[in-house]
Amino acid sequence: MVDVLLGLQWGDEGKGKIVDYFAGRYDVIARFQGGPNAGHTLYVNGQKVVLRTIPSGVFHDKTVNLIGNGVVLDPVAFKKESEDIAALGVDLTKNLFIAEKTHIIVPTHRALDKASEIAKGNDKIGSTLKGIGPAYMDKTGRNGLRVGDVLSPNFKSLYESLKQKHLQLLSHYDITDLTEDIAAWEAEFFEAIPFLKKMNVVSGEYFLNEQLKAGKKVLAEGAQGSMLDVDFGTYPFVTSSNTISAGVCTGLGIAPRWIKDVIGVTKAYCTRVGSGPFPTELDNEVGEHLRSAGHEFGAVTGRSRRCGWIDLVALNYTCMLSGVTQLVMTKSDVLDEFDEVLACTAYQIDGQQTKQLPFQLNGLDIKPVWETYKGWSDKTSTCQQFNELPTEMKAFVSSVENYLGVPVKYVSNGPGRDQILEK
Ligand code: 2SA
Ligand code: MG
Repeated sequence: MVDVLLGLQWGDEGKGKIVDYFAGRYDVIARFQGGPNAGHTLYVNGQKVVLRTIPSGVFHDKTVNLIGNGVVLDPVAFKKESEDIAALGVDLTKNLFIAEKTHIIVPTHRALDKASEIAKGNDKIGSTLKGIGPAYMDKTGRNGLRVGDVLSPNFKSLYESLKQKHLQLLSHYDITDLTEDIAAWEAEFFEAIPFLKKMNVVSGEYFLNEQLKAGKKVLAEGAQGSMLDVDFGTYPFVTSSNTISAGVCTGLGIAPRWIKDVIGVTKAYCTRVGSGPFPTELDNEVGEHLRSAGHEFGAVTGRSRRCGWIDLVALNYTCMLSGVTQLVMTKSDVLDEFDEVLACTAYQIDGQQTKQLPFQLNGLDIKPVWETYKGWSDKTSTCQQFNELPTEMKAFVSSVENYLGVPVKYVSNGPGRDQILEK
């Protein structure tokens, strides 16, 4: 069977740490979407590690890891990340497999990402500029290159013809020349290709289905968050993949009947990095306080994250979309310092209250309807048991689960591997 772990907000819910925590219970950890735009932070022997393309199970001896076909892989970012991991003593040739149908990000995808963002001006998406959007465009536009192509003897000519298409596209953008950038990225790219070729490239779908038939347990590791889903997120301020549980089947080549639990990860508050609507954003000292207490800066880009209170309307929507069966609440200890904690339980739009997400959030004047909880002003990061948590915090947690109709099974009370409380 397959359990799915996903972020229910706009990313950065702390998925990396939670996957790492659960990894020992699974035989396979598989990434099904996204690419080097992800930043999954975990602590291994007290050392901070940020994973981007590689699944978060690589630090567990008995777990194998799969980069699924739904991912877009940048050979350059992949090589750097692999070398960092190898320095920690992990042998990726033993515990990592890459699906041959995984699309690759080429240097001109990054150039197109940059050109597109510059051309959008104030309306820019706030992309991580890793080439994600253009790579997925080539996938659906039927132009893309896949890891399997890298192994083919005519890869260089396939690459050249794609590059020529991209240069044509780039010539239509009225921006400064990216030729130098492309040349530098290309040099790194061709250095990274032989590295990629040494990896275990497999048919991801046969690999995984064989594991499933043999009774192995698989965890599908989501990247970004449900509100960044290309179909259901705050379009167009989204990423270019399906981040909800439906993406697991197409991103790995498995049938829906294999999916069992869907574990949804949410922060006890909410953050967003990049542009786009964020109804509960606090553009004031409370938001500033959340940012400093929660160290809210992008794991990949270092960008400062926008902060606000938890949005139950949006969470209810994303729980519905993915069929979430249990919740993990992360960074609850960040709220320790606050006298009161708020949660948004409805949106007020043009004088009308709603608990549903409107077609489009941007351009609307959305006023959150707040429920206020008493703070606990107690340090919770040292608690060892859920029952040790302050009554006020427990009341907040049960109010969230009541609203969502999904149990909170775990509360993470700090960044450390052992700072997680089972309810
Ligand atoms: P992209 O790069 O084209 O997929 O960007 C499109 C939007 O998706 C957002 N996005 C993310 N949001 C949160 N976390 C992400 N990963 C990194 C992290 C981001 C970072 O873990 O911190 O370091 O800045 C991630 N990846 C994409 C992005 O902000 C755009 O709004
Ligand atoms: Mg992140």
